[in-house]
Amino acid sequence: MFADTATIEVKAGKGGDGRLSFRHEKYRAMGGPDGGDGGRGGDIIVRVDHNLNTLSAYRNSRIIRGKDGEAGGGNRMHGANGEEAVVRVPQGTQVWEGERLIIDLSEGDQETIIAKGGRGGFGNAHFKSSTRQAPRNAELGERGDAYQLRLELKMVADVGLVGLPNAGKSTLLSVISNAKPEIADYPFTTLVPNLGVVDVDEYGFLVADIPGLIEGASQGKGLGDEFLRHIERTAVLLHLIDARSEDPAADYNVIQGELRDYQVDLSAKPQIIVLTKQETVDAEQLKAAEKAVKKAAGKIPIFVISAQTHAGLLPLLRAAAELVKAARIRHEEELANAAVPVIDTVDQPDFWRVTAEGEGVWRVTGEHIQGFARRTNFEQDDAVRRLRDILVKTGVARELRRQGAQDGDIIHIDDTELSWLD
Ligand SMILES: Nc1nc2c(ncn2[C@@H]2O[C@H](COP(=O)(O)OP(=O)(O)OP(=O)(O)O)[C@@H](O)[C@H]2O)c(=O)[nH]1
Ligand SMILES: [Mg+2]
Repeated sequence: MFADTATIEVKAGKGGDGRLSFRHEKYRAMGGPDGGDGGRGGDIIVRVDHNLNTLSAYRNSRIIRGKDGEAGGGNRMHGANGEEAVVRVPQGTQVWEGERLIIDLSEGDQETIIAKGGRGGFGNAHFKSSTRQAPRNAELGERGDAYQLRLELKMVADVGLVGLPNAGKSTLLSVISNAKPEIADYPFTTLVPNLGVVDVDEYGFLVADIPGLIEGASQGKGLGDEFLRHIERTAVLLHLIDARSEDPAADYNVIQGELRDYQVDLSAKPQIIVLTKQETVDAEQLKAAEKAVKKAAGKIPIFVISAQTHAGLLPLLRAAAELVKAARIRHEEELANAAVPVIDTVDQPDFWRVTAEGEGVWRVTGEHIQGFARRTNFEQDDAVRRLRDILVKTGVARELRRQGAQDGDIIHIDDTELSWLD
């Protein structure tokens, strides 16, 4: 209903290349290998920012990049990791890649790595062994993940306006926010919820005006359960009652009962009662209405306003802002210790598969094996030799032979190509 969408491109940083170098030592032409590893590319993190309430920052399609990792240095110097980039979004944002929901930042997860930076390549110091004293290969850094993503915000209002039809909900929203809802002197004017941004003393929050509720709303009468769904996640409720009502306490009880009987008990939310249309009744009638509501509502605070004359609006908004602030703090405390989950795209990284792509052409797939191939610098004989060693060690070579691969056949791994056993 309150949907805001934006498309972004995210590109995590590339891993730094490993370094190929040898120690300089006096009186020796060449010392041992000392090329350091490249740093990791910067991840892209999506993070909830409670100061945001729309996706307007991403309206004009944007590219968000993680920094590349630095290359390894001589003397086994590890390259610096690339800085991560953060996509700040309002709470309630969903991140989609095509038809796949990647993450829903509505409640639990407050931040997630959505694109992983590329691994840094190993420097040649890494490949030294008792049999290989002077390895002449160093890995390339891997590309980071890159995706085109759609952000979708089902906006969660901080404050929900509830009440019987004609109580003055839309009128209130229209005078306190930028929203322009339809207003009329008959019940059920509002058919779909409206949303407005309210600013009080430079503090912003979102207010939703939902259609009027009637007895039985919680069970679906007059689409009431649909409307109540919109205030399920709001932190605070303003409960509007027409001061002219013949029985304001009964009005209060009807709505309170429906809030309580909904699938989840909404009556327990922080609430403020608002007697509306103050200027239409005399002081005596107003007092009587207040007294009656107080008796029915107990400790819930009552404010008296007129949306027409603007009487009482500022104190009401300040009180609402305080409740929103308190709710936001509670919420953040609850989430403060949540760990950062990473989206797992592949469950079995060691798994690989060999498939025939055509006459004498093969493809090897698998997360780890593809990673090795991507990090292989094909200009270095030692690097290519190492990739072949890995194919042998992992059993890929045996499988190729079993499937009938011959000398000189072409093997594709990721974007790379090598010929077999030449
Ligand atoms: N005199 C006066 N009339 C008001 C005031 N606030 C709202 N009204 C009138 O009350 C009527 C109903 O107002 P709405 O804001 O449409 O009421 P609502 O609660 O949104 O009604 P539904 O959408 O049908 O549930 C309209 O004729 C408004 O002009 C007020 O402060 N003073
Ligand atoms: Mg309305």
